[in-house]
Amino acid sequence: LLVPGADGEDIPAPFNTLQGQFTPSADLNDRVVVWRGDITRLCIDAIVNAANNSLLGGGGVDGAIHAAAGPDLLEECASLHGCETGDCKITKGYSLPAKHVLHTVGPIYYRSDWEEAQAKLVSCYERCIETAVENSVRTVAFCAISTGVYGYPSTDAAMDATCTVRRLLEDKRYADKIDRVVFVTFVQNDVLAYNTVLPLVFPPV
Ligand code: AR6
Repeated sequence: LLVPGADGEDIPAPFNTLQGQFTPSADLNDRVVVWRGDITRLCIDAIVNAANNSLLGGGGVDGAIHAAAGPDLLEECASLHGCETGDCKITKGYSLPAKHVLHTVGPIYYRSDWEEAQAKLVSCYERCIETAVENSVRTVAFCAISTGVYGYPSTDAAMDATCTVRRLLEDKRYADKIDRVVFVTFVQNDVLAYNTVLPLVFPPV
């Protein structure tokens, strides 16, 4: 895989805006990883579901998670009375290898009010980490929230996701309470976006 920025290659826009912004930290680098595959296969404290406001299931990663977790997940979700965009609700993982599911609802992306969408996407990551810490969840795998059906550009989403997670891992409220964040990529767009963005936001020491 060719990673832009390696071997002196130019880092393309919009990623180049991140160059030189972040101080290298071995501790932070040890706690983040990009992994490509099906999030439902991860044996971890919690996986993040990109759900909708009803929390009653859907397509994409939401459909895959409900299919793998079994009907008990839907039953618990139905008792939660939905979820606001940018918020998060936690359930058990049932038949999943993951112990919990953090259900969050990303924004539907419209080019006209992208700043509002960005604020909501950042809020998804914040509320997931906050909810994880409240529930003693120490390892979290995020899917690329909103980048499928909800249409958020994967480059911008990867930048928002990694910058927000870095800020949260440095925040004293969460710093010692999260051991690992996995950014799960699935489609090629996200693989390229995360492989480009991660070494910029978490530069090698
Ligand atoms: N593992 C990891 N990532 C996956 C998987 C998987 N098994 N399947 C898809 N992805 P999407 P959204 C990636 O559309 O854009 C649902 O119907 C996918 O490639 O699942 O937030 C909900 O009910 C993409 O990068 O979620 C909502 O109605 C990312 O997961 C709506 O879709 C998110 O794509 C939410 O849309």
